[in-house]
Amino acid sequence: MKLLLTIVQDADAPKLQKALIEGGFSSTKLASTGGFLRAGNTTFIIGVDDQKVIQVKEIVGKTCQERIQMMNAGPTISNLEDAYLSQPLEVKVGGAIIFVVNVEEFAKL
Ligand code: 2BA
Repeated sequence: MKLLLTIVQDADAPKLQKALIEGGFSSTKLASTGGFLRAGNTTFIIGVDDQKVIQVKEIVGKTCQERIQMMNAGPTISNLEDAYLSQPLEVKVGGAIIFVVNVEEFAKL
């Protein structure tokens, strides 16, 4: 069994949740925050048999899209006088980040 820690954008979460249910997959949805943009995102914990990992990846790929987000770099204390130079930065986010982790044991008590 594998655990898929799947980080997606909030906008894609409802579509992904629906598609996972329709595909017969169990998941747990957590509210999370990206360390770089410090913006909200959504993490799905999905436990699946090894041979179903490809199917889940396909579902995630179909439902989650890449987007451009603007990030305000902002001046630091040391370059406040250059504040007028600071421009919003474009950052590409998603479609999804997936960590595939081996599950040692799955217990339902
Ligand atoms: P954030 O950390 O808010 O990152 C948002 C996007 O900013 C990233 O998109 C990437 O394009 C960019 N980015 C992140 N760190 C950067 C850095 N040090 N320098 C320049 N650009 C940087 P994604 O790669 O699609 O990641 C989306 C979200 O997935 C991340 O949100 C984070 O919550 C999670 N994530 C991505 N890689 C991760 C990792 N190695 N470990 C844990 N979480 C990760």
